[in-house]
Amino acid sequence: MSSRTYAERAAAHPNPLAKGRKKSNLSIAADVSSKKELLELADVLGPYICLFKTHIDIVDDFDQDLVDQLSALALKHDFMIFEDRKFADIGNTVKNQYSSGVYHIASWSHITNCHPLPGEGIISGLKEVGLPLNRGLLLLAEMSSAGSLATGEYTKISVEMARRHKDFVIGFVAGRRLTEESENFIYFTPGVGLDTTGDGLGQQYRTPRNVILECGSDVIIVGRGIYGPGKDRIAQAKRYREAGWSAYLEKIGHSA
Ligand code: 5BU
Repeated sequence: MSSRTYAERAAAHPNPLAKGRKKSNLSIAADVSSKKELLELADVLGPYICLFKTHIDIVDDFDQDLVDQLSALALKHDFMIFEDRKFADIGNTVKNQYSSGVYHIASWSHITNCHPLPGEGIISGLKEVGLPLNRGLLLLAEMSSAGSLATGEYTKISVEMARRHKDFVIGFVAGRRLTEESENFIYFTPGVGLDTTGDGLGQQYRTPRNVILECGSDVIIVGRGIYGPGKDRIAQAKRYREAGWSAYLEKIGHSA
């Protein structure tokens, strides 16, 4: 089996965010609750990741300095920032949620995501804010959790919505590739773990090899598998990076 390389697909993509990668298809899901821990994760794991995924609203002591420092670390280590905000309201409301409030997400997060649930207006609203800032949007076409309702026709319509907004929608959060490679959407897959199959709260884990090679995704998103209790986070980040990258090399037909 052979696919086009990330570089070839990035060169063809209209959104500038799809360009510029290092040899990693690993995103950390940095679900920690203090500014100090978040910045430490970004600095310590920065060399091994292509993307730093945040849930900024779980940080107890959020302030502007946090995002200033995180942005500096993104430059230092050459990763992008993805606020996993999962917007889900009407266009006018998400526009305000994206640009304003406490977090001003659009001002620092290169990528964010939304549920297609409310219909296409959600993309139009976010686009009004994000496009002038060169931001990119991911649609949540599927979820990793057990019993997710984002399946079948819902997933199919999400893809059609993305196709109508290719200037802003750079890809999907999904468990597998849903479009031809020639369409140049990027796929991000959470629910990745090498040591367990679930977390007791609905999360379901698959391996990097399954996600990248067998299901055709592009980026693995890993949280607790890297920094969970008792884990050596650098050793685990290296392990997941290696597992993700070797699956990618195998996919494009190169030996590791
Ligand atoms: P974990 O610790 O590797 O289970 O963390 C997974 C992260 O990905 C966590 O931040 C979730 O909010 C996020 N996630 C997910 O697990 N499943 C999904 O379908 C989506 C996001 Br969308």
